[in-house]
Amino acid sequence: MEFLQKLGITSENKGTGTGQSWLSAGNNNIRSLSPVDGKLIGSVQATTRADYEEVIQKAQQAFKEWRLWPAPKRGEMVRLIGEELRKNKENLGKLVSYEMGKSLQEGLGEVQEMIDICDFAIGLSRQLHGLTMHSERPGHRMYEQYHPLGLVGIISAFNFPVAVWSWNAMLAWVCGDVCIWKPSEKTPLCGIACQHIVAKVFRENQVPEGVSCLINGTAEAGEWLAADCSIPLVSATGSTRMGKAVATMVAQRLGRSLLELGGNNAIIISKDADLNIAIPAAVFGAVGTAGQRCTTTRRLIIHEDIYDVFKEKLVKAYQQLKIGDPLDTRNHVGPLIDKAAVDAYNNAIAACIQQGGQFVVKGGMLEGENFSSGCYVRPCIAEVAHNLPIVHTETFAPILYLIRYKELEEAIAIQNSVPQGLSSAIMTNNIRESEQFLAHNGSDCGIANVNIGTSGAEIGGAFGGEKETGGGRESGSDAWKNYMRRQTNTINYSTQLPLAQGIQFDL
Ligand code: UN1
Repeated sequence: MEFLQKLGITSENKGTGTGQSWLSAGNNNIRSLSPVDGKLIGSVQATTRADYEEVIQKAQQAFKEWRLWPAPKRGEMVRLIGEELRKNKENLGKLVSYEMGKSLQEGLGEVQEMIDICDFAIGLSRQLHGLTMHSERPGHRMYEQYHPLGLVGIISAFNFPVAVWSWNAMLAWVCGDVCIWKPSEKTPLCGIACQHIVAKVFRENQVPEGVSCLINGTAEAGEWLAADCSIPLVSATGSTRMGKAVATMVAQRLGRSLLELGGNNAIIISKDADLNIAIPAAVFGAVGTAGQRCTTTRRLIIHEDIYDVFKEKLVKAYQQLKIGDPLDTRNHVGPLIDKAAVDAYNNAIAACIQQGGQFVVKGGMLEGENFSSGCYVRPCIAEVAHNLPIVHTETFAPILYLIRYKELEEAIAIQNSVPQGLSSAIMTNNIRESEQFLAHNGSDCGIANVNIGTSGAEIGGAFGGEKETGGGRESGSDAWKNYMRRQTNTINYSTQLPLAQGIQFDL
């Protein structure tokens, strides 16, 4: 496979990097198996504790120098990374597709997201601005500035193995921070490929060794980051269970965490919905990335007047879906990430039936020569009561639940009744309904859309959600502020020393 070679991936890869160099550890290897065909793509050395400590030392040294580079110059490095990504888009997109299992279109889309966040970060490098305020004291000036924060730990998930790291790293770099990335142990080669791409740019431009660090390992390596007092910010994407563990460890040392965890996203389909938009939005939202996005549509809350018509159209659309090799662009749905994910899918289906759900499109595993990895499953649809325990659980698989409603208030209450709060949408041409959905007492999610689905957010907006989703915001808008420390400065240019609040202190 030529794309592996072009990305610097071999059958055995060092897994600990500090930018331009790699550390060589023992033979405790992580094996990356493709869910596409079940084959071993390559192995990666897990980071040892001793190597981890060396990484942290390098990162600390690098930060001292990197924070002194002018922000627009750091932005220039990110611009060059964006250029490299453009050159490598095809190869990296293929690797994402082959190692993670999403369709090639989506793999390329993910690399496009990386390129877009580079562009965003370049502009940002000239806009890291604070406010000025009027002092209550004569002859005084007050303002605030944002300074680089330090070391940023990034824990990313398998489902967006390259884009989510980029959202964090590109912003952190223009902010003057250095990054230590721990990719998912299910997609370690994506991490290696990105490290090679960045290393080329950093080597050519004398960026200090240690600005871009990579470690590999299981949850233990994530815990090293979470527990490490030298890392002021840990940004973690993944399951709510993982997020709670990371947040607890980081909080214990009063560090900052930025969490982007599970979703249980719904689309409300009003009787005033344009079905030509609503059907494809629901189908892409539910089956795209084989239901393995945090923003995947898991619930459709459908008005009773159009419920039957909508269901019929949806079932027809599902019958058109082609499941198979994600690198074959004729297929819509690729495999799940691994066999454990297939087990979780099967268990959720069994739980749904046991709890009273009725499947209108049946699930199940695909067998045969083209599905030899054992990771291909059928997207399925069940009619459910909205309060079933399984409907309130995020299962990372293409299982879609249909729920009926009468009044919009009821639909919004159902949509908000789950523990997660990432993405949400309403399909309606009725302006009153859409405003009600977006109002204070409307959707409780971090993302609320009108007439588009729940997934596929643009990088320009702040990405993240409430409740068990973790409360963090990454990517666009002012998410960059997470990666900096704010300092308030008051300067006295008078010859007096008036105290604030009018306090008299005469000597
Ligand atoms: C995720 O699933 O972790 O909005 C991120 C989307 C993508 C990002 C998803 N832009 O679906």
